[in-house]
Amino acid sequence: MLKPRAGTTRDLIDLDGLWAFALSDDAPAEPWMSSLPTSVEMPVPASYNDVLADQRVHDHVGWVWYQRTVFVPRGWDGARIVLRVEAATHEGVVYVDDTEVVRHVGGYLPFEADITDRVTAGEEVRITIGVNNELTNETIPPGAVTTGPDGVRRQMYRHDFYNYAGLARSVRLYTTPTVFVRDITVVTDVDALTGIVDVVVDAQGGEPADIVPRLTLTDAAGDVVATADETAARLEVANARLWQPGDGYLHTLRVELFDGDTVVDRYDLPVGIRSVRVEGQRFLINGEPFYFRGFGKHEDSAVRGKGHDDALMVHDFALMKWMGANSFRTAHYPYDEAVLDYADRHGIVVIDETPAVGLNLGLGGGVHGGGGQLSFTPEMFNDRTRDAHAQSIRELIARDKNHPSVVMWCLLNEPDATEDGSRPYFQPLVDLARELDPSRPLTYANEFRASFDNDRVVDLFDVICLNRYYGWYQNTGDLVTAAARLEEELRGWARTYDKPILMTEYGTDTVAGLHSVLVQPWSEEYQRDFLDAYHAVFDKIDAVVGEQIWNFADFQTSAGIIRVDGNKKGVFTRDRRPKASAHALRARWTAAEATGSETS
Ligand code: GCB
Repeated sequence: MLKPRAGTTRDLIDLDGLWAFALSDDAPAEPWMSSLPTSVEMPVPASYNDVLADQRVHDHVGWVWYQRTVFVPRGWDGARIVLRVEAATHEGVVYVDDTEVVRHVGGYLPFEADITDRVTAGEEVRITIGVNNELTNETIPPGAVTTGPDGVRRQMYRHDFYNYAGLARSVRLYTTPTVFVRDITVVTDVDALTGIVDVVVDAQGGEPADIVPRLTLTDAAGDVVATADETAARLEVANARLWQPGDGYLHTLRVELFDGDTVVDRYDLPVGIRSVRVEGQRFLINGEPFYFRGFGKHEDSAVRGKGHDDALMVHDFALMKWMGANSFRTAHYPYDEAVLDYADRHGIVVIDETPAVGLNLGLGGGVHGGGGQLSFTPEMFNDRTRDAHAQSIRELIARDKNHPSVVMWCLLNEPDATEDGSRPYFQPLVDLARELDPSRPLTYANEFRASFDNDRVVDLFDVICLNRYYGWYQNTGDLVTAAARLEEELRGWARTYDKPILMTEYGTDTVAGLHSVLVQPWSEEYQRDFLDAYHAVFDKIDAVVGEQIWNFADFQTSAGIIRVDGNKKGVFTRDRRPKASAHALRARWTAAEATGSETS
């Protein structure tokens, strides 16, 4: 699925700004049929929950409505006109004037509708978008809605981040010609000094015989390095400058469709030439062992919730660079595509995760709810849940397959991998992901109850990703025992599987400003010492290929007695101020960066 881009044959308008907004309770039964009777205005992109000082909006469960009008530019006559919603969390429905044009379930990936027949160039059109935040057993992520004695509906969910909702990413109107490049799939590889770029173009709208394609690959200086006149071609680049961690070198693939001498459509796709492979206990990028240094993150900030913001994005990348981080995981859902574009350009390595978080009733404690029940049953996470999950994998790979920064797909976060039912649930999803993208390794983030001796699914994957909290949820305050348990477990994994091990979560809640000379959980010193203890263990175990701390920054969660205004495991506060551990980590990671020591 191509990202909309303006160019010589295409136009693009972002419909960002203030939209009329109403909760379903305050809106007419068919809000799309006329102007929304409301004075409330809501910014797009932003989650709606924290923008107004209104508890009803903050806690609302169900549909909300956004509406605005837009003039379709006069020059768009004859073009194919598409309306695209980058994300509607978790279900979206779009009306153009009185007509429904598209409906989509899944909160973190784009969907679009060809609205050419619904609009007239030069005239105004009313766009109404309904967004529903309800989660059920059969959505990804899952949840359940309950109705209290007060008649108020409440959303329960098993993930440890606030269920922000609304239009947190851009809404766009764009054109293509009627004969157009619908999709491009690029897979790159490296053979000695030669860069290999396999391209498949999906062209639509004309008879294949009438569409003559031209592929032109240029380097960053604009010099042509390879061409082809096929919709499926292998381009080879001698002495190619590669996309590398820390050096986001990009080529450009120009795809043109010709009718005679006329270019009817043209699309420029950034391409990073690189290879990714797993060999034994090594994760290789361009044939070199890569050691991940970085974070699990969230899209989260005050007021805008999960709303995408370029200033915040650039700042987060700047802080990661300041620390010497080279990678992050898009925990626990796909991020705005602008984040991947930025990572591509700046050589930051990304593990791209589906929204499949919370498929685990076995986890006890207040964070995740439940405890001790089976997860993969017809009553809980069943075939329909898996269908929704498969859909999220399809859409994730469709959107992100061409990003060189994405080196691995993470199909789930902390599912119950100890149950018999987990394997029949996982297997078809792994098969699907491999079929859709044979070029990238697969992983899932494992929780502590499924260890090397009882995890039923890890052999299906290429990389073992572990989330561990010895010294926090277990052995609280005892870093000596925590380190010993961690080491024993990591050695067990390394002994049992010939696969790389990546720590995708470890960390402690830390109140910025709380200091202690004692071993004091929640203090800044404890977070620093905890991380030091973990790193000393990683440095002893060869199979460990990376460390991604939980979390980059403090983030909002649902209210709960073990969360004080959210999860405080950030190395930065929610407003991105460093805790003591940020400085300690910076010392470790910038030293590793300076020596180029990518392996432990
Ligand atoms: C986890 C989850 C993450 C939580 C974290 C925590 O294992 O993957 O979503 O936020 O633990 O802080 O408890």
